[in-house]
Amino acid sequence: IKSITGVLPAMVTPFDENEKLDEQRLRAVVNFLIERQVEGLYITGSTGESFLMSPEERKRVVEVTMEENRGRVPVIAHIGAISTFHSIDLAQHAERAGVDAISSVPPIYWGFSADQIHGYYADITRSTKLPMIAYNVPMAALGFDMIKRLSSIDGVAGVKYTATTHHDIIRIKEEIGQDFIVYSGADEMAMSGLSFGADGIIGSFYNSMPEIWIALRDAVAAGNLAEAKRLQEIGNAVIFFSLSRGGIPSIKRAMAWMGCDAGYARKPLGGFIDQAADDKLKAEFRG
Ligand code: HMN
Repeated sequence: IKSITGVLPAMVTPFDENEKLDEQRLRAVVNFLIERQVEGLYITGSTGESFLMSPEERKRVVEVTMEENRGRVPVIAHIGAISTFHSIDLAQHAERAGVDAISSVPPIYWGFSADQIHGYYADITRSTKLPMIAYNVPMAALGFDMIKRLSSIDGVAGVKYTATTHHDIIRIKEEIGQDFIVYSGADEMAMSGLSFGADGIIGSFYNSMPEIWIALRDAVAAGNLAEAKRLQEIGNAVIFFSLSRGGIPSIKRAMAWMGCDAGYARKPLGGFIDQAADDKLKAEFRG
């Protein structure tokens, strides 16, 4: 797991005009990203619309990605579902499919107790031999104390940390250990995450323009903060444009403009299916 660092797109899952999983477009996305030198893939996460898919569809995305990847880059599969039962099923399937690590958001919706959340991660992590990357996400934040508690579960190797409280990245490294992997998950703060010691960055906007983020990572590593800031500003202009137009569906359109048609998003995300809507988005983007 130490070797999974750098820039990892939280890969989008293409659907066709009728919201059907589009395997052909999925294969094209995997190749597009790898050809653009991304250093790994984070699949079936929130950006991958996993919570809008059936378990069977999620498994199929993992299988197709692994088939098309052919071992070229490491793959982390998000296997989180609300029930431990389904998460374990997805985790064991991902292990059989050959992924390098699993990851999960905490169970959502009911507001589970700290012990239930800890139990969720312990049960899933025990169910495979794969390293587990816990996932701190704003909609269901784990928080520093829970991350620390989870780090003592054998097999929990790191955290994908999506939050604006980046001082916790330093604290995680100091108090849990330098070997505990941290992926920074807020694209609009990629420079900050990397500067504060994150081992890599995972996010939605590394799908459509990986080059910018790879260059940003290199600039931070070289101590060239002025260049990193310049790249972050370019990235943020695109991020905030896109977020104001619904995020994931517009990322998929941007990928199409870059030469890789990533299809459409499932409702209620939806959007930009007809050519006129696509053209309008592109015109606004250029403006
Ligand atoms: C995933 O789970 O698919 C993503 O990695 C999530 C990712 O960290 C995104 N965060 C959320 O969706 C909450 C970010 O890339 C986010 O889209 C970006 O920072 C813009 O806010």
